[in-house]
Amino acid sequence: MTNEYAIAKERYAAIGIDTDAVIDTLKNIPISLHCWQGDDVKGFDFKGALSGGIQTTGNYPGRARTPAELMADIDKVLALDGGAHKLNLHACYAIFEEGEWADRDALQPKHFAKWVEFAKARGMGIDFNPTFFSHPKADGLTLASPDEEIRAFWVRHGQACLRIAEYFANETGIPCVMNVWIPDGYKDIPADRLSPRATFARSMDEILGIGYDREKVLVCLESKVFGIGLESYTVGSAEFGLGYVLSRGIVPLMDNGHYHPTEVVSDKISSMLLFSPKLALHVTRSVRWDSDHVVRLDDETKEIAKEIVASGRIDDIAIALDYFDASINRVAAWVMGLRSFRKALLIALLTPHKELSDLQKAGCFTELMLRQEELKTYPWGAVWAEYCQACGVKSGEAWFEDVKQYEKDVLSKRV
Ligand code: RNT
Ligand code: ZN
Repeated sequence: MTNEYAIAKERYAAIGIDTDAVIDTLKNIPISLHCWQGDDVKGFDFKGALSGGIQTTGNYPGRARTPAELMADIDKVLALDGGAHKLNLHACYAIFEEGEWADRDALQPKHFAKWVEFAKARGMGIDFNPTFFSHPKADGLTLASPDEEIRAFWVRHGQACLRIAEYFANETGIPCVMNVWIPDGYKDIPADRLSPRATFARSMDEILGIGYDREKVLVCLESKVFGIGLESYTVGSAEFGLGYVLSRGIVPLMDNGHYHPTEVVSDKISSMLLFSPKLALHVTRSVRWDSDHVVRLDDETKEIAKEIVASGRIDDIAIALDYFDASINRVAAWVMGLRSFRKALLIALLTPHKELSDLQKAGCFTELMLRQEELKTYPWGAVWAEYCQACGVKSGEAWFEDVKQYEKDVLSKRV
């Protein structure tokens, strides 16, 4: 135990926080690692550009171009972030044998066997996302399409993904969170806002209608406010999402980049938990718009973590990251986002929520503010260092040396 940690332990003990217990808890909170940070959301099944109104910007060298490269990068990330992880895959990351290929509606578990092998060897569960973008049939609407052939194609894709999600759960023994997000929307003012939403609901019903084991697969629906080129109307809006998930008993997924700029997900978590047994999150950072910047330890990130922990329902909340930055070293971007969110969770776990909420109940707002302000300078950094040591990863800036070496040995050779 370092001297700094011993001092911190005592400081926190004085406010009723057991830092050793906090370290143990933090280790076991799984964060779902989004595979798409490593290759700018390109995937392996199509060569075309990223579509769906989302965008990566930047051309930092070293993008993973093959499954082997992506897996190697993920391993590097896992070595630099302590604690539990899940692997979050998109359907477009299917791995085909030489000469083999399957369209999205024909994807099968075997196309993900290599990922299962990868995850199992690392003791990770797998989360999954059907990919309703970056495809010739995703030029306009997908599950909300008025074109029956297109709509049916995407329904088959969703159904295929449900089977793959079950396969992941069976193989790993860990439930799979399967998140549906569709980019469907219109650039300009629609004449009819109702029909696409009714169609989307019908398509979702057809996907869920094939039946699945709800213990093994948690189907989520991610809502959104707008996308690039889809500024005026998004079919899967917040109200649509909430109404659909609550009426069908599936799980709401909130991405904190998917709301109007003054709305905050930290304020929505408690309401959602009151009415939904489970909740899923995409933790991201939106700068003025849904820009998916790397997660940092900013106020809203900390507030989201605080709400997760203070709710006492952490086991009901599936935490995933969702950002894609191609302008800086991608492995470092991955690690920074992960470690930032873990730090936010640590700070939240080191907070005496009961005491603070008692002050609120008693109307002691002066003292509440003072306590909240003082907590900001408590020595959580020493607990973080101890946590990293307990997990066998480097604390402080030192981990970046490994990334620099990896860039030199591996990433820089990808030309
Ligand atoms: C898009 C959504 C969605 C995607 C990923 C790649 O705005 O946030 O979650 O980022 O599925
Ligand atoms: Zn998202």
